[in-house]
Amino acid sequence: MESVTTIAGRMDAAGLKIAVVATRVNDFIVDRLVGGALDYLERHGGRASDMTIVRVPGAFELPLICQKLAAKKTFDGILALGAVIRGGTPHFDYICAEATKGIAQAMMASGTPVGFGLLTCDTIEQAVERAGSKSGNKGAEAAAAMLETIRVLEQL
Ligand code: INI
Repeated sequence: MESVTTIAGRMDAAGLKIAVVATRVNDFIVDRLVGGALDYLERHGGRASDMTIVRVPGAFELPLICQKLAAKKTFDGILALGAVIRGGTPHFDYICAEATKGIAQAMMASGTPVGFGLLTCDTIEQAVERAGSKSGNKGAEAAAAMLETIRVLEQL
């Protein structure tokens, strides 16, 4: 039987320049996501000196800043980190929808991989669970997905 060609990403962050875009809203959660992401990248060969953290007000501002950074072409990948926590009004739904769509658009328009590490939770407890406790660390997971995508893309 003929062999199958498989293209898979090396989980090696050595030499990669990464921008981490993180919200100030809910920073007690978001700082955990940032920590998880940086820890993941450094444990996979990345250097702190190759990483830049950009702080933005809230999730609604993530798309613009991700798009601007991606368009510069000085970063191999971008990580969008934040936490939207539902309140008593439809505000949550609008912010989540715009942030999600805008971050995807930033990636598609630039061709630069953008890791999606935006928590969208009904409660603070759910956010805590996803920021380094019961349900892992979504910042680290977004970093892993971004890294794999960078390494796949460079083979295509
Ligand atoms: N921004 C967040 O990142 N998370 C939230 O939970 C949140 N809530 O709940 O309102 C939030 N709002 C701010 C928003 O992202 C913008 O920064 C603001 O509307 C100014 O443009």
